[in-house]
Amino acid sequence: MTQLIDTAPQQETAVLVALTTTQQSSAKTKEHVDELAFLAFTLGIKTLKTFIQNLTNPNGKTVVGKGKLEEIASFVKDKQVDTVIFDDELSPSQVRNLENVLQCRVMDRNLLILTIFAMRAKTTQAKTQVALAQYQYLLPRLTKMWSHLSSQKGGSKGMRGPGEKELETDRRLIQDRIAQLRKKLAAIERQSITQRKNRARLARVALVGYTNVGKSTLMRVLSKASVHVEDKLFATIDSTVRKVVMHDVPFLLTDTVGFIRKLPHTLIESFKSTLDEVREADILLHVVDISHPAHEEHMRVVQETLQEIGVVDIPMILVCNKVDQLQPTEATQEGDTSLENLQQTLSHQEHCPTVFISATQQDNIEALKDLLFQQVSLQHMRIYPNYLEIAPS
Ligand SMILES: Nc1nc2c(ncn2[C@@H]2O[C@H](COP(=O)(O)OP(=O)(O)OP(=O)(O)O)[C@@H](O)[C@H]2O)c(=O)[nH]1
Ligand SMILES: [Mg+2]
Repeated sequence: MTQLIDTAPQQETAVLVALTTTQQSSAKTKEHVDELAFLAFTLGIKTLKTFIQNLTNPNGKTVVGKGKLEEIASFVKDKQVDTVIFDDELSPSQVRNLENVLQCRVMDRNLLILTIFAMRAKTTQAKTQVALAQYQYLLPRLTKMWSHLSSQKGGSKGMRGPGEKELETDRRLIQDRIAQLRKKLAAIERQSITQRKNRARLARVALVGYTNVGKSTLMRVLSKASVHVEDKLFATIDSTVRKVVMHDVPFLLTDTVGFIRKLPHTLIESFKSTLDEVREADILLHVVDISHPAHEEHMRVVQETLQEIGVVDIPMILVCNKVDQLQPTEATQEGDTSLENLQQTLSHQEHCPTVFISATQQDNIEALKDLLFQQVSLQHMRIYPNYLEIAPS
């Protein structure tokens, strides 16, 4: 049966490939490729070189053009590169064509993210969710491989060779596995719903944001929880919930999985129950790494992902983190990125309370706590119209 990659490769080397097209400027491509290198680094893969091609439209068979492909192949051979990673999603036939020419493993951003999730998942729920996403990723790829072979041999029922039969068996096995995993997840979900019901009478605050922006660091600051913090992508996959008490008002704070551009759809699908923590929150703390040059795009990706998982109308506080990494009066090519300027721009753009902090330096945490307390108190009064009903914390 076709193997899924479920452990981190050791000391692998890679080259990255991306396109600059009419839809994507070279600055954007560079940003995406930097993130792709960070994803690879998270898996312990060392990036040796990046190839970027300027094309009006991607080549249907091999994404990049013939000349560029030869250039990549010669580098791969010369440096004995293990993997070539493409920033955009590859079709099964593109992977086949590319592997034929490059003579090494070829993968796309989706598979890289899925592999990181597999490496990071700790709880049964997260492991089951990732396995489901991996099998769902694999299934259409097997189907297409099978129909490709089938059409090569005329596609007639009577003409199936052993290879096709094997693939068909694989397909059935995967479908069975998907059904089992769905069942297992449904059972875990029922348990979580019961747990959530038991604690339903407290206001719930969820930390959301792009990956690596400092959500878990802030969770630590606000709740003293010993959650995992790391300068790698997707350090958090499993949700953590902690009870926090502020001026006698208790609430629940949740830290959960971060988002990223082009997050594989199968992952969003299978992480639906983990993301219920976000969907059912009363208040969202949207954490942004304001020192990141692409923070505006990150914010857009988070808003889009929230919409995709069905989050609507939850009051939000925008938490602009890592202000310690901003230069006080730095003017760059993209514009003035000083704290003063960002404060002005964002307070005009955003329609929610906004606060600028440094979670690691504990800068302005009191201002965030004040904002949070105002919102939590409102929710608390909604849940307990008669304040005297509050259970002692
Ligand atoms: N300079 C600086 N670094 C920070 C700050 N807050 C967090 N970090 C660093 O940013 C990195 C990521 O922090 P995490 O708290 O793990 O981020 P996260 O959003 O939980 O990340 P994922 O769980 O991977 O989505 C770590 O190296 C933190 O030390 C800050 O205010 N300033
Ligand atoms: Mg985290």
